[in-house]
Amino acid sequence: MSEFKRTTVTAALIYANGPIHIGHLAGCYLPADIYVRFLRLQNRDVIFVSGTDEHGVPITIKAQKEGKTPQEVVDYYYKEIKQSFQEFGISFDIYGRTSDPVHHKLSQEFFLKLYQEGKFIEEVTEQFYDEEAGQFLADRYIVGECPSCHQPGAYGDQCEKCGTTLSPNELINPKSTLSGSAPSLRPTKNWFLPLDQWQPELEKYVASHADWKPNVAGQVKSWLNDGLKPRAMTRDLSWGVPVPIEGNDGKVLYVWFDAPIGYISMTSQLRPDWEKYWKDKESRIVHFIGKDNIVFHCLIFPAMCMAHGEYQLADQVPANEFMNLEGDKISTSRNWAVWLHEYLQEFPGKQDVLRYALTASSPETKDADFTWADFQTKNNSELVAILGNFVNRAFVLLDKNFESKVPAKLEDTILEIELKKAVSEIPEKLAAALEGYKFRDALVYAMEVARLGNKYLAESEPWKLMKESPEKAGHVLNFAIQLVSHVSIALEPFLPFTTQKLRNALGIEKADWALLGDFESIPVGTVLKNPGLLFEKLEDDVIQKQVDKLQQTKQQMLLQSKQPNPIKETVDFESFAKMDIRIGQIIAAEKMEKSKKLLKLTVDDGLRQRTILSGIAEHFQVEEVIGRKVTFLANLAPRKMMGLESEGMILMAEGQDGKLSFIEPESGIWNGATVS
Ligand code: B3M
Ligand code: ZN
Repeated sequence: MSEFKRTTVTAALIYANGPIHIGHLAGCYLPADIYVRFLRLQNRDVIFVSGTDEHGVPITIKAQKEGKTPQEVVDYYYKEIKQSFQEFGISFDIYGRTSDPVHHKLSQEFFLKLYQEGKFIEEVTEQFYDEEAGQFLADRYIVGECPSCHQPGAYGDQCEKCGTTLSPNELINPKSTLSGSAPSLRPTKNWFLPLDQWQPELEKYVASHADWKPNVAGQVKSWLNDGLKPRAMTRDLSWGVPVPIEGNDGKVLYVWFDAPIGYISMTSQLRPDWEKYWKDKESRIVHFIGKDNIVFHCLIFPAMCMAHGEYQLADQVPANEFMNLEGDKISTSRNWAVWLHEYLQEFPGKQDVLRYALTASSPETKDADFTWADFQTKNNSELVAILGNFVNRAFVLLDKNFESKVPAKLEDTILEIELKKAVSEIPEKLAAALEGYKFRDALVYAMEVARLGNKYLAESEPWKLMKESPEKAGHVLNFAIQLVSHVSIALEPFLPFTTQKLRNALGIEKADWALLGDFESIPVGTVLKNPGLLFEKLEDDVIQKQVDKLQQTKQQMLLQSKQPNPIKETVDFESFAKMDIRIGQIIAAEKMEKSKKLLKLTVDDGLRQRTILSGIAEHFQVEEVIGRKVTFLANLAPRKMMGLESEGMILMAEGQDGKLSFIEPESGIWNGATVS
């Protein structure tokens, strides 16, 4: 890493078509932010670039759904997403947008250079077209069965189940998502990047990065093994960056062509000397992304840059796997998520708790699971019991016994000599973990400082020492305060809000990596300001509320997923007229001994009392049904069940939740009335 002069860190340009949730944060923004903060602590030259991806079918589909224009959709979500990131301390140097004219210009220039240098294949191909909607069906406008894993509903550009990247014509039984109809084929001209021609160079590039994470390297190799194919870099769509060629018939750049260029165009808006962050060999480019974006960042964008010739290729692509929620895949459409803006309403000021919990179970090597129970444990047993407790004890004792001033030191005891040694090992371990993108491990090392501090106070008991030797107690507190300053450095990348409070309390302007392990950094006599409690215990009822909320979502999802049954085969009028449907009244009911399902009902049909056995015992108590008016089929052939004869059938409606309901007439209808 030392051979590089500067680092360009990017985090995926999220589609501006919805709010963000914990999966996004854990997937790439939090690790990227931790990494950047760590580099800044070391005063390294780093820029942190991200923004919203405002083109592509995901945007136009959202706009159509909401009856808005694509521009309205992206304007709204750009602001909302940017704010959420800000609130959670994701410290981008610039948060841009791909609808920006600067971006349009740069991506058009990029395209034009490739076009003029003959790097594209111009080809007329048959593309799917929706006759009803009158438009071509690119990417997510088309769904069908995945040819690889056979999951229905795979998109024209990617199967979300198995991650395979697809072309629309590979889908089995393709359907338009606009009209639901089967599409026709129409010829249209597009420009393809011949990825197959770049394969040998891409293989070399990948081979020279043996340090990529196994999940990243694995996906990339499987792509290369399958053999790359030319991929269209233009689309027949109305929303996007216009193809900068005369007579382009309203075509736009493929969203995955312009989006990664967004990293560059955003950097160009950040600083005048932006070019060196992308073109200089001594710049190291690191893309933080989620696993579904691997192929685009490791093969397609590098091929684009190779074809262009001026831009450096990424050195690292530390993609994470997915964060699940309470055992289920996070899903925007099913509302199975913890939304950042909602979290903040319900846990105001507790951004660091979420940052901590998500980092501690970061999906680095495999999918991970966020649970509220785990969130509570992380807060109560780690943040409150270890970090909060240590800091609070140190400050309270200082206030009470030393007028908030850092007391003088004595000679170090064996305990302190050992402790210093343990602390001195932390920076190296912490740095190695962060440089290796092992954020879970890194968090453990950083927390180790607080753990050691907590243990130190418990063992040296300054509150007891006060009576026998205030000097000794003062020495211990001086030591503890130096440890608090180390905590404020080691945990800065992870808990920026909490460590800011600590810096305010200690009178430190800026965290500095070099002072991690320096036991003189807070001078004797400095007056400190108690930061108050850093964390508070989360009670069971608060956590239960969140679990209940998710439970409700699950219930709603179930309801929504239930579709009415398809209509049965047509019957002629004569067949229908044979049915004798009537109104009756239940005048007696009893449970059947041998059956869980059946109730024995006595129904007054206006002419006589008849026995009907009805499968409603799991839905109604005997007392509930007596006296009720019912609709029943009066001329159903009698059937023997459980040794009794049933003369007719009660008609019931089944609700979405599976509950049964009687079909009752309005009041005043007499027993025996016919229904027709
Ligand atoms: N917008 C996909 C996504 O939001 C895509 C990332 C672009 S990164 C250049 O997951
Ligand atoms: Zn699939």
